[in-house]
Amino acid sequence: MATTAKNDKTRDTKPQAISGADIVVQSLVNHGVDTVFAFPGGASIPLHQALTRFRDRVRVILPRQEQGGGFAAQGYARTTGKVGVCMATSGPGATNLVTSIADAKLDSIPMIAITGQVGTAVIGTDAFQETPIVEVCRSVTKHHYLVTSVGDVARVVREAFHVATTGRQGPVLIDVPKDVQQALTVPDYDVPMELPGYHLEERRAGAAEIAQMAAMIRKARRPVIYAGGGVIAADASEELAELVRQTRIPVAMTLMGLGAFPGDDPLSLDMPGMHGSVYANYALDEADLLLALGVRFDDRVTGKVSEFAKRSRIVHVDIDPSEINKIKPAHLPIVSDVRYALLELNKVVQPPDDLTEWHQQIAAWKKADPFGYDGQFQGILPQHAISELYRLTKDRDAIITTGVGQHQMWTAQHYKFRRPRTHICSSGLGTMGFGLPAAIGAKAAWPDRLVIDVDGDGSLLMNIQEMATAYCEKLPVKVMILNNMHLGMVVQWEDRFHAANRAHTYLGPIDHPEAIGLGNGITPEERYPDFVAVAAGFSWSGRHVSEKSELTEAIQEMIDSPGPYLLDVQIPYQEHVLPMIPSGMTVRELIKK
Ligand SMILES: Cc1ncc(C[n+]2csc(CCOP(=O)(O)OP(=O)(O)O)c2C)c(N)n1
Ligand SMILES: [Mg+2]
Repeated sequence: MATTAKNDKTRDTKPQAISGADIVVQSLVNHGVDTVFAFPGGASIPLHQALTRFRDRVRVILPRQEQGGGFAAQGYARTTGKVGVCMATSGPGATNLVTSIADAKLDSIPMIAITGQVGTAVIGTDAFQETPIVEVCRSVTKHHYLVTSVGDVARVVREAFHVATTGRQGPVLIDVPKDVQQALTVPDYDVPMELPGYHLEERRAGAAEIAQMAAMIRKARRPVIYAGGGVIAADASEELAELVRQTRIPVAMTLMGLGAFPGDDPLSLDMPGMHGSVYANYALDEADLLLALGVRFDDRVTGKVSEFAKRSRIVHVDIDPSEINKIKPAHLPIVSDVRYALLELNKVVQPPDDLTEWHQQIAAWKKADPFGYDGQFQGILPQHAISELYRLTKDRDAIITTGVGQHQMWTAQHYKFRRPRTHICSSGLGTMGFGLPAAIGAKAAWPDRLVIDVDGDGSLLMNIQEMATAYCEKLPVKVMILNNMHLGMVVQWEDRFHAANRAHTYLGPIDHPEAIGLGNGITPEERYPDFVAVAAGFSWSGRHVSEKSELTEAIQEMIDSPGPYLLDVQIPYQEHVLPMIPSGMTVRELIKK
């Protein structure tokens, strides 16, 4: 129960009662939080006041829009494996966080979103800046709380960290009414948790399951590992590498899994799925054993589910029992922490008898259909720009974030991620506007590393205000725009499936013929907006590049610049991301050209 300040003084006992807001912040500190992305407002002023009392322990980064704060918290979480914390006021502040919460849910990112709420006395009355944010977010959080008593604050925050970081990770929302932030009590940070419906009985593979998996591997002739974000979330990359070292089984990585295994290793098949490599898709189609590790058989990977990996026996290892048999029945389902399962497997596994033929087949597929592009093209092709970026940064342990669209897929294809947590993008929700704020959050976590947002012009515009955050908070990230002046991925679908009918996908003035698909290309003078001028307004450095001969030097200038830097790479919009398996189709409908 809430204790009033007066009561406390009369009792004159130690320790002292403190406010709900202070308990929130002290709890964050107790859980090792050193950075919070928070935008204030009437209903969260006490929380911000409390944060100032912890200045020496918690850095507060002020995003310029709450969605940016949510994505920055994710950039922090995705690159560190720690919980990302964001905060907003009630009403519009809270609803601005919703997309980033949903995004964290679909990609299983540990995040805690704290929102101020109107006072408990007026909840439900349409009070000023009231939204029932717990109701709004119910199905896009792993768990959520409306805290109605200051006595609950310490327990709730403790539970929130537990839920966000255990089992399959995910976002937790804590909505704290203003009077609860202001009320005083003596906190007990070790209060027992009350999570009756949350039983994390040991999710560990049993010895029999491991033995069976090993037996299936031993017998396989055409095995493939299909590795996803779960491998990274479980910090199981080393164990995966060890399995591959022992068995020589090739590895396909999902968009969330890129970097789980070195992309430049000869046994990497790169990414499978809609815009995956030909060889990954062929290998999955012909595999006789699929080791599905920390994956969820997303439709962007499977295409037509009944045809996906249909010659294959499937071993599915996942921490979340609800993923097992959800999309694709597994011959050997194993509910387990992936790292634990791999550690145990590596103790007993024996390689398949002879993979020579399988390796030769894959090498032939790789040779026939590598990720390619027209090297003779006069201007700058997006794939070339990514390849150059990779060449110039591969030994820098750089962190690369992206927006959503063609540029995101080209980055996944042409940048060979070698380490986990170096490729950061909104995968499941596919949220444009993710790249810049995520880069800012990553830079806050890793001030000494090179952090580059490879962005689309459309995506960047969705959170371009975060340029101010990068500058003012001294977080010198780089943005490399693949600027096609279009919503390129939608243009690609228009071209392929709607007779190239342009339907609101041109990002320049509507009186330009390109707006209805009748133009003749875009000259540098017609480029809109002038991103370098915009960047300059935010005190960023930057430059345009449209000549192929200047590209390498321009990228190097971006890398070498000490402050935030925007490189506007002007590319044609006519380029398509290939290969492509159209939605719901199979490897037999794979488009190469
Ligand atoms: C918030 C949001 N709105 C709409 C979409 C649908 N969408 C997916 S890709 C895309 C085009 C993105 O354009 P841009 O950022 O310029 O990237 P490009 O495809 O041109 O590389 C759109 C509109 C989305 N993914 N996210
Ligand atoms: Mg674009």
